[in-house]
Amino acid sequence: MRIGLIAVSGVRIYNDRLRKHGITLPGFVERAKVIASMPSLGLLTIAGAMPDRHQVTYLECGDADPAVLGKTSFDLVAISSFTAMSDVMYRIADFYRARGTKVVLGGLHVTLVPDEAALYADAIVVGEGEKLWPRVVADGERGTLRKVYRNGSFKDVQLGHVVPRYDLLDVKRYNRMPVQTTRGCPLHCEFCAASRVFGGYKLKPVDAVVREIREIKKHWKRPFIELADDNTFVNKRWSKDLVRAIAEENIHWFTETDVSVAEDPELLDLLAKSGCRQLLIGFESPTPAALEGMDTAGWKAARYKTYRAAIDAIQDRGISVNGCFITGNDADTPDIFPQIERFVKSSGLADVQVTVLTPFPGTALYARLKKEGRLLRERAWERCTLFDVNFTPKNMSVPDLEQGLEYLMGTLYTTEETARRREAFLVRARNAWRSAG
Ligand code: B12
Repeated sequence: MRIGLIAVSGVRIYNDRLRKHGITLPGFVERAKVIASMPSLGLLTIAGAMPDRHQVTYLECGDADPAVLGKTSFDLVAISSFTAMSDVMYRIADFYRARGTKVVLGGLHVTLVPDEAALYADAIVVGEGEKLWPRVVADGERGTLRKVYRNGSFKDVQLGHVVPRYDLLDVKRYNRMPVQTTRGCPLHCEFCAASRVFGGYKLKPVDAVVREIREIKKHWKRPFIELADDNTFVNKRWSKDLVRAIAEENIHWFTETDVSVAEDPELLDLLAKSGCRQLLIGFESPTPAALEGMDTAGWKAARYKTYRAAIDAIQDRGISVNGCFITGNDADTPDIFPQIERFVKSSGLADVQVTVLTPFPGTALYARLKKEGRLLRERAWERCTLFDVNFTPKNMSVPDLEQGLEYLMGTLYTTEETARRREAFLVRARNAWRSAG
């Protein structure tokens, strides 16, 4: 069969003013470039799970442009999208189905709202695709596609058996490659639109991670690897094995994790020697009140006091920290914006991401805000960008929140401020790199 794998790509911000403002800010533009340069690991992974005899093409589409989509004919099309671009995914599906091509939808958004997605597809895949996709392809070949494919549980799929098909990519187009080493996260944050949906936390065997990195190196000589994990270093023993193995691969890399990484000096020392360039950490808020009740175990609230020391411990080893903050939490008043600004400027963070609390479909947050009558618009998936407000905040108005976010972007992402943060980090990092030899 001729199979098309289509990722809906591009950064999304619905609010016009914020988008126009954003594209003038160097700190923001840099992240947008990163986003534009990453392929869909979900699709490359399912491609790795199917038999070789099929002719497979990987495409990225920012919109449902018939001139682009019509260039190639397929027997079966698989589309993946996050929530913000789901309407584009549905229009792409409509285009192919109108031409008689079978369309299968899968990925995070489909998993969150399967009934909606099923309206636009010949088949949907709910949850992880490794085991289900080969069945879909076999049924597609026989002409016996079922409407819904679903795993029994999160335990059905073990990581490490499938090598993603990086070879399907156009080498010139990408400069960052995703590798997944863990799936899920044990913290149960109310807003989480990923880990909680899949329901668990699992590790990939270290040798399988190394195999994937080597596969990438066959195509890119000096790849920058972005671990596509939610929270890499939960299991510290496994993490040390992982980091030791990555250190042998002579790459630069980035990952996302929680602040507990800084509680383990041995792990930090290993990270410093492994080519790790940045850790992205969800601090979520510089105020303890906002962290209260954010995750079911009170984990983040309990760590609040360690934030500054954690940033120092990591950055003093020459690894930059990208600190993430969410605005619009129930405890937040308009004071939160200068509080975040002060924290970022005084903590020495090398990088920062400020977003707005987002009720993604299928999340505990969405259900609560709906129950409390605080959703501004139901559905409105195009606003699930992490930058658009779609709920009534508890202790400020919607314009307060929108303007506060704009204020923070305007003050934190300017040329001067971005350069000041980087320079301050580099002073510390150079010392670390020098003493590491
Ligand atoms: C790496 C990453 C990125 C990368 C790569 C994105 C890409 N092109 O794939 C970058 C940095 C570019 C990025 C950007 C954005 N991201 Co992002 N990102 C992630 C992260 C950390 C990992 C995603 C990943 O690669 N996972 C590993 C793969 C293997 O898992 P998977 O995609 O779920 O695929 C499996 C199954 O879902 C299934 N599957 C997937 N697709 C399909 C399709 C078919 C047909 C089938 C059968 C199966 C199937 O099979 C796969 C194997 O089991 C997630 C967190 C998370 N846990 O998902 C956030 C996450 C997905 N991102 C998020 C968001 C909001 C964004 C942005 C929309 C932000 C914005 N304003 O633009 C942009 C969108 C850019 C874009 N158009 O892609 C949200 C999405 C929430 C939601 N419900 O939509 C997440 C969950 C983070 C969060 N804050 O909650 N992101």
